[in-house]
Amino acid sequence: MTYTNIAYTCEDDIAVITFNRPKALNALNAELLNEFGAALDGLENDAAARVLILTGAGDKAFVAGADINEINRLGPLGAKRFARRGAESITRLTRLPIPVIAAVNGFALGGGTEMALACDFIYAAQRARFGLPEINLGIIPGFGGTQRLPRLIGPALARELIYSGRMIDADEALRLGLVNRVCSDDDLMTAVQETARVMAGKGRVALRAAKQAINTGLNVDLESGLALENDAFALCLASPDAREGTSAFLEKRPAVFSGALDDIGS
Ligand code: CO8
Repeated sequence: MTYTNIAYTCEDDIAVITFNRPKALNALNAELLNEFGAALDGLENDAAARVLILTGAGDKAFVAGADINEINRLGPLGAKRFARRGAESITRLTRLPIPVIAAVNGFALGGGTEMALACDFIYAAQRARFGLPEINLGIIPGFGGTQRLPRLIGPALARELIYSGRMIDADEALRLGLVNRVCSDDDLMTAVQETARVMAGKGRVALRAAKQAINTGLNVDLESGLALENDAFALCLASPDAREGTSAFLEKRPAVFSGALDDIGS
């Protein structure tokens, strides 16, 4: 598929989706979300991709939110459909079997912050700005923000940001635990690529199991979460990479993970 609103690349096991409507600060319209969904379809079947990075085209924005021109024209049923489709596409990031890193290179507002929140973690450029300013438009976050932000930074801080619509800079986002690392504007992609490269070299089954255990575990009680981890651990041990990792340690050599899923299916 040819994309116009996003760009998709996959080099050396690392896939990158770039939101590509710089003139509209990469705002999410229906067409972009369709292309994003198609790129995720491709990724789910692309064994070469071991890590996904999301970023924005241009030097100003990651994603400045859902496209306000489109929201302005929607009635309640259209809004429900658009919000559900957007939220479902974004939620797919949490179910991808590979780590997803948000490289937030500028404004990440509304749907932009919500997109980043669905990634495994966020690195931000110094110029990045985060916020859920929907309240200023007379609406509320519709792509998961009311659910994921409180879970990540706590309900009181999330309430303050959602009720006020206040924008925060990268350093404040770091202090609140919204982002993992702040980099200089020029170094962001190098830092993200370096972290992605480290992860791409790990066992595929183990990465997938860790992601599933964390994400599912966050939504269940501790006892159920520990049971989940126990199952996932046992499954991991059946993978060729687990045999390679443990043997390599005993043989005092670096492990070479094949990423093969053979023994346990996909
Ligand atoms: N939608 C559409 N166009 C946008 C958006 C957007 N979200 N953000 C920026 N643009 C456009 C501007 O209209 C402008 O276009 P033009 O050049 O044609 O006038 C261009 O991008 C550049 O923007 P600015 O001139 O405004 O640039 P500034 O540097 O002055 O300001 C800001 C940058 C602060 C980022 C400013 O553009 C802004 O406040 N943007 C809107 C941010 C916002 O409110 N985002 C939340 C949107 S709502 C949302 O995300 C809800 C998600 C759930 C949706 C559920 C659907 C039903």
